[in-house]
Amino acid sequence: MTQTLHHRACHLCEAICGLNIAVNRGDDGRERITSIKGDPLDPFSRGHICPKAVALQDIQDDPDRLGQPHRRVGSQWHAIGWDEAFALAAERLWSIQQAHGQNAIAVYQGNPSVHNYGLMTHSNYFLGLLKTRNRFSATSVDQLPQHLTSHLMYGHGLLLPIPDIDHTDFMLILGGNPLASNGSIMTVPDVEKRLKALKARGGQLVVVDPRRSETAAMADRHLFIRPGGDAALLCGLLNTLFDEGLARGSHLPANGVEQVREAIAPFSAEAMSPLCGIDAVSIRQLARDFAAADKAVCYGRMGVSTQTFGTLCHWLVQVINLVTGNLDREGGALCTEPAVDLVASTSGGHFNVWQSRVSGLPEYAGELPVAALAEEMLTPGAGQVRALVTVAGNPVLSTPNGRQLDTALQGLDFMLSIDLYINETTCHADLILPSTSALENDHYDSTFNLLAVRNVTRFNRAILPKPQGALHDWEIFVGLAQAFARRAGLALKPTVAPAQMIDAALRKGRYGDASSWQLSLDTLDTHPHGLDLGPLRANLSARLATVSKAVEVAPQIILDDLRRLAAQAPAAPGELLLIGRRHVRSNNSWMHNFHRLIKGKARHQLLMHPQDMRQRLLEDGQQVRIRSRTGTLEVEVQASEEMMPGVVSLPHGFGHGRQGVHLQVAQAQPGVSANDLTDERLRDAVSGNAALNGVPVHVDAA
Ligand SMILES: Nc1nc2c(c(=O)[nH]1)N[C@H]1C(S)=C(S)[C@@H](COP(=O)(O)OP(=O)(O)OC[C@H]3O[C@@H](n4cnc5c(=O)[nH]c(N)nc54)[C@H](O)[C@@H]3O)O[C@H]1N2
Ligand SMILES: Nc1nc2c(c(=O)[nH]1)N[C@H]1C(S)=C(S)[C@@H](COP(=O)(O)OP(=O)(O)OC[C@H]3O[C@@H](n4cnc5c(=O)[nH]c(N)nc54)[C@H](O)[C@@H]3O)O[C@H]1N2
Ligand code: SF4
Ligand SMILES: [Mo]
Repeated sequence: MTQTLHHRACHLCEAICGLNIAVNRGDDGRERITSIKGDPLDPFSRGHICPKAVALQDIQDDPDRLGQPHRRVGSQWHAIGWDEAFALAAERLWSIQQAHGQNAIAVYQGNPSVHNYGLMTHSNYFLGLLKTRNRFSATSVDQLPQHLTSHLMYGHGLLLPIPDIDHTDFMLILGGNPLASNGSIMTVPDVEKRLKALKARGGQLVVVDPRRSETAAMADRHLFIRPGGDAALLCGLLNTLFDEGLARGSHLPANGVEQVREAIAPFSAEAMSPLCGIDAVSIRQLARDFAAADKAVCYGRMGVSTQTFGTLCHWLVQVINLVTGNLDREGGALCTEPAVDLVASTSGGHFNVWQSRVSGLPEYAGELPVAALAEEMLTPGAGQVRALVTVAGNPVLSTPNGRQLDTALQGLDFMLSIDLYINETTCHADLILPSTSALENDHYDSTFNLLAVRNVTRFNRAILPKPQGALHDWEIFVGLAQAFARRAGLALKPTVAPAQMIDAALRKGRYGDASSWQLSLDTLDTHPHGLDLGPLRANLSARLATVSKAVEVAPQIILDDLRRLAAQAPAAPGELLLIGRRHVRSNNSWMHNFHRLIKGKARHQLLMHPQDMRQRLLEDGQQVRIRSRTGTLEVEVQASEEMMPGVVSLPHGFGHGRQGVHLQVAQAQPGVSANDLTDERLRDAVSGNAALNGVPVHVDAA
């Protein structure tokens, strides 16, 4: 028996921790993982690891993970060969487009699409051939408002300013819980250490959240907020900054600051207080403290993105950073300078060039809001969606009104899924094409280096051999593209492996052949723990991609949305709003099949404040019924002082107890799906992003 130690970045969440993975080769020649630990020599993650990392081994060994293409006939699954699978997919997709037009096929790309680099480099090689306008992804149940805001203000949807957490004196977090999520659109491995360092150097951490989250619990100040009330709070803050003369100038060229000052004038802290449930004195004080800090940063994430004013919120976050002089400044918010720069290699994005057929929702960068996916399938007429391709996604559990989508999938003519499992979504597929596991594949993170709090880079080779007959995700897309092009008589440009693409991008990049770094895959191969390319630096003035080359501070479409905010009603008595939550041992919908992560007491209860429970004569641990416009669920309630009264919390990604699902471990603790309660009609009016937080519900005894 021989043991080898491999260094490898974890791709399971945005934190991209470096790991040391020991692999034993047994006398039978088989290689098995024997331990997974944090890599202390990774200059970025410095040894950090979270409980989810063991899932890398559990995915590897999971008997439910598919090893070859599977075709469904009725309720039976049959393993088939790759050539047959590619030909079948090409034939069905082509003939449906022949009969009903290109838009009859919809595409949904899920979250791992941006974690697995072969999916980043090659999914469009095939999906682009379909030429459908019905493209959807997890972006519109997540960060779409952030891309749209950057597109409108900075001219590129990926010019996303990242909090300079290591140098700031004051961090204001709204709707993010990095202690559970490990940071998001702020790739920050050991976030707890970095937040403790902020406090140790005399800095302040303020968290705004309807739940006293793990991050709120370590903050200097936590403000409860009525779900969906952040736009009101942020307006109150911005108004106070102007009203009390606290705004500083910015070095950035900017158009429209005066227009914003005028537009925001009616939105005083006093007027906004009833909408957000935070008293005006606290709002004004927060604005003063933020402005008084030498270096401050306002950061809004998931919780403020997935609400009915998502774009307004993220715009306000940017404007507050700008007018306090903290945008593009050390200790404020800074854009990264990654080795492989997607900002340089992609267009700035486009918005509302076309709309969804049924509800007229706007496209952004070629994608429509996924809240419209089910209605595009269920509404008859020219252009109706009749087939679906899912890639690394589980929209039945992840998108609003998942039951409606579940029903819609059953009526499709054909469904193809590129996925590892037969889960709540892919159980409806006619064909599932599974890829190799992550550790059988090499890895370069082009997404999260773009979002990291330092400029870092790292490439790691596969650490386990590719099983015979298995294909990587990118090879599946090449196979599909070739088969489809053949069937449709299309010409196909040749392609190269992802690693070759990354090598070329590294050499062309700012640390490439023309620089003293001379980065290429060869150099990264000699630095398996990763390389630190330095702290974030001011660079936005030179990179603004707007036509004016200035920050467009006052996009009309966003200013117009202020009117909707002004018309909002304050909380009605007895109001009960549903929000989500994340746990450090869970990851969206697909990590509940690993015994080591899921063991222990259940974590998918409904959290409710004891006062709200008393009013409803509910007892801790009892079964309750939750109702919303879209559905009714039964779940155990747990009394929690962490909750703001009037707010209940249920994590998403559960609900594995449905027919057809092949996830043995997950099905033993199935839980219920929060998205059977969320409402596809609740959306951010500007971007169409789903409002998964702040859903009105009723709760009573089951
Ligand atoms: N109510 C509520 N809903 C939410 C959220 C919330 O906070 N509350 N969060 C939203 C957010 S932020 C997101 S990102 C979405 C996520 O939504 P989705 O992306 O739709 O869902 P995931 O659970 O990430 O599903 C990932 C799928 O990819 C498969 N997979 C994993 N790795 C690979 C791989 O390497 N290759 C392939 N081909 N497949 C792979 C898994 O088997 C699984 O089926 O959910 C959203 N939904
Ligand atoms: N362990 C773990 N890590 C993950 C994931 C996971 O599922 N599990 N998912 C990954 C993904 S895909 C993403 S996008 C990131 C997300 O990372 P984060 O953005 O940090 O997301 P959450 O941890 O869901 O934190 C959102 C917070 O917003 C709060 N919130 C809800 N509604 C409102 C509101 O109206 N206003 C305010 N101010 N707050 C509100 C919630 O109580 C919660 O504490 O995490 C990633 N990391
Ligand atoms: S925080 Fe955990 S899941 Fe995320 S990259 Fe690090 S080890 Fe992996
Ligand atoms: Mo996400």
